[in-house]
Amino acid sequence: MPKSILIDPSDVRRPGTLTAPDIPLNAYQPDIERELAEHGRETLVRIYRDMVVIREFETMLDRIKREGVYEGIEYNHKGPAHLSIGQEASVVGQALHLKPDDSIFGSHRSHGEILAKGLSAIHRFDEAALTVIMDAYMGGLPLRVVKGFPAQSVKSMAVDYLLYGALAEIFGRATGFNKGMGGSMHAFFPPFGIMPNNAIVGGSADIAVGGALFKRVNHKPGIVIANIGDASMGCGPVWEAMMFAAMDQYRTLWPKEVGGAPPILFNFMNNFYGMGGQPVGETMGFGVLARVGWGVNPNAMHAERIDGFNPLAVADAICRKRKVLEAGDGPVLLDTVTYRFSGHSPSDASSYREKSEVELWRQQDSLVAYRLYLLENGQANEGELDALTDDVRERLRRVVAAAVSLETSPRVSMVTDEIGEMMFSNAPLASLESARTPEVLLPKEQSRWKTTQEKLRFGLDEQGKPVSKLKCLTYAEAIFEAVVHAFYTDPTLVAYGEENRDWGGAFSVYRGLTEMLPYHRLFNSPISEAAIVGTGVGYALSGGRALVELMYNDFMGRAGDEVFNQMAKWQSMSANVLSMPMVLRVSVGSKYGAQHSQDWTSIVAHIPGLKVYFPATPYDAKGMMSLALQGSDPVIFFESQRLYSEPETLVAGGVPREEYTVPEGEPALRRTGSDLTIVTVGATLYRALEAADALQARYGVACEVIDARFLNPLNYAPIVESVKKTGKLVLASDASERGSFLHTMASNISQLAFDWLDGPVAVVGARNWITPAAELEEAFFPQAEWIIDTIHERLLPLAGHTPTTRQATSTLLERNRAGV
Ligand SMILES: Cc1ncc(C[n+]2csc(CCOP(=O)(O)OP(=O)(O)O)c2C)c(N)n1
Ligand SMILES: [Mg+2]
Repeated sequence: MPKSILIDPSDVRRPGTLTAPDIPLNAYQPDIERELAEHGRETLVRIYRDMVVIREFETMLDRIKREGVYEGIEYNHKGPAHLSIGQEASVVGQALHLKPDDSIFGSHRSHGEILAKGLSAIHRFDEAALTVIMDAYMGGLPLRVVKGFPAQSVKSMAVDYLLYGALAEIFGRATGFNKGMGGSMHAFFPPFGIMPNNAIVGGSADIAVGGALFKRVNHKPGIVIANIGDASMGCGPVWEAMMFAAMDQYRTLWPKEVGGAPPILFNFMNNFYGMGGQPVGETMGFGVLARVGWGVNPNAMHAERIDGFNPLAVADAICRKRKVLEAGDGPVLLDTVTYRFSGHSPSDASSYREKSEVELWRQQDSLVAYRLYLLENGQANEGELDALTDDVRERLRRVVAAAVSLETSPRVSMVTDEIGEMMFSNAPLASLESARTPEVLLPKEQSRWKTTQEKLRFGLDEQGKPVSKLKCLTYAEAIFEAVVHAFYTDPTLVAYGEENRDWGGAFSVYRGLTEMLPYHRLFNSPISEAAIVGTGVGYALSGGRALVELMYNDFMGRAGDEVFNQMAKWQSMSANVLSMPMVLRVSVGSKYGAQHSQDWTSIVAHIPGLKVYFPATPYDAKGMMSLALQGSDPVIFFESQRLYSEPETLVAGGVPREEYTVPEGEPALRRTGSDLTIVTVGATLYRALEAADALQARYGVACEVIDARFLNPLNYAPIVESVKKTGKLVLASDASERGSFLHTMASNISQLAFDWLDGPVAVVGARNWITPAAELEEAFFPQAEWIIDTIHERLLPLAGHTPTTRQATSTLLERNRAGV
């Protein structure tokens, strides 16, 4: 069913002029009477207290980094500390109106955001709720430390808890908010709505959009803020995130009751510097950052520049923008002017700026100015404000003493595999929200699913002859069945990517889903690979299940950071507080040349924290997709374009109609034999089987053929068992040979089965070339004959065999020397 957005030539060809809305700059007008009426005196004073907390916390860290001591407590902190001294008003003002349901995602410079949002949450929660949170979090680990402090009220203890949990995390302790797995740049605490802070500049932009998407799609309350730096405006993924957040379809195509665009606010903490580079005047050309809103959508993202040196100006902006976001009219862009007095990091000599400039800003220090504002307007007296500062210092003394002590605040064990155990959560669950009914447009029985169910489940007849492919369930349809099942089981599941909806995905795997699912569960994304993966990450770590797709494996380069640093790492960097139920589909192509035919399994298998699946038969395609879509871990799901239209021909009984999963990490035996073992990854399986047939027929060599199916995790035991029997092993896949995952397998099996091997493990990969034109591909991808020739040259001379390809070790030496 095509969508109905008419592109009328007489409309788009009409002459005219584009106009843009005004973007207000620092429009806030202070008015103590109004502010008092709005906030009350207590809150006005609390704002000051929260700014002091941040100033003191960051000053403490600065001392520890520079002098190795704070108030007589010595400590050598090896890790980073990107301080936000000077920026306090911008974060306290922002947090003032945020509720615990609102989430913030931040950057390497987010200590202040953590503390401000945490203090705001502590203020809003009642004592009972705070007790439940602190008791439950990490089994009460950080709380036990804080309970050792002098007795105090629950609210007061929660403040110590926040300071301690953050500091212990910064110091890499098991009692920190993320067991020390996050550290200074990645510390966070989800129960207070403090979501991951990101050491990759701009990294939070698309992840936060995913968090907002989760709220919108699943009807959850709250808004989401991406706190990112001004210099991150130069990052591609930040622009992609804005494009994704500003899509028209939220208003034109999505069901009205979903509520419009994801409630995302891009807040650029504009301190006018990267590390030393200056976006204004040097590294960028926007002049005023808020101007960027003009380029994104007709309402200019409701952009404003706000004065981040006045906490009340920031609070006012958040309050107004929340209404825009809740009405589904986002995204919003704020250019929050601020300044860091501290260096980029304590080692920074500030060689890139004049002391006089820092002095100018110091003269307007928001902490001093706001204090004066309270005093001059009679809202507080000196003694009261000094007492607040004394209280914060007292807290910090006990918090620092506890956090530096290895006895009170130990590190995770380096002896047991404690970190290893946090790499995956391994907690399968069919539905992430079982109380809710999945939103669908059709009963499964009235959809294309019924047609696929009625297809033949095996591609060979009783005599072993192929039946018409049109009558058989294909590899693509097997994936479709698994995806349909998950959509009708898990209400949180969403799928998106380029051309995913009407087109059915580039290779039509989703054909029929358009009729089955509302727009908010299946949609076309912009051509923004980074944002496709990054939003998936944010969606998954917020509590939903994301199935995102990148068409060709080759396009993964565009989403490098999101795959390698975000999808792979947040589970373990959170110490499993968050899970990552996310599947990224990529297909390995052929026929389309050098930029559309690569198998990059080795690249993702190399990155710790990712599971990597590569089914080669329809049975596995369905069973492994079902496994992935029930998991709690990030899976890179490889598919092969050579296989999409193929029926099952290897697994007896064919593809079951009902749901099932394949045991994770277990290779599949495809053919038994006693002379030699061939292990394959991906579609090369069929060429290996061809080689096995030929070896049997021509030379009487019986090959055992094993399809690895999984790259990570992978159980090597069945492969070792096979090698014990045959003594010879060849590995084959369509990935270019140099650096291929096959070499990792070869090395592992050589060590695991050395005593049983009577020859080297031979690797047959694609050539270390660009993939040439379709007509030349046979010279690039491994062919059955390559496998036979390799066996002949390196493992088992075949009587009377004349090689037709060059597979001898001398060729290996020669090619490596030439780098090809
Ligand atoms: C993708 C990436 N590139 C470079 C860096 C190194 N780096 C860390 S912070 C920083 C400057 C960031 O400036 P901005 O985004 O304005 O944040 P600020 O430090 O001013 O808070 C740079 C270049 C990084 N962490 N990530
Ligand atoms: Mg900056």
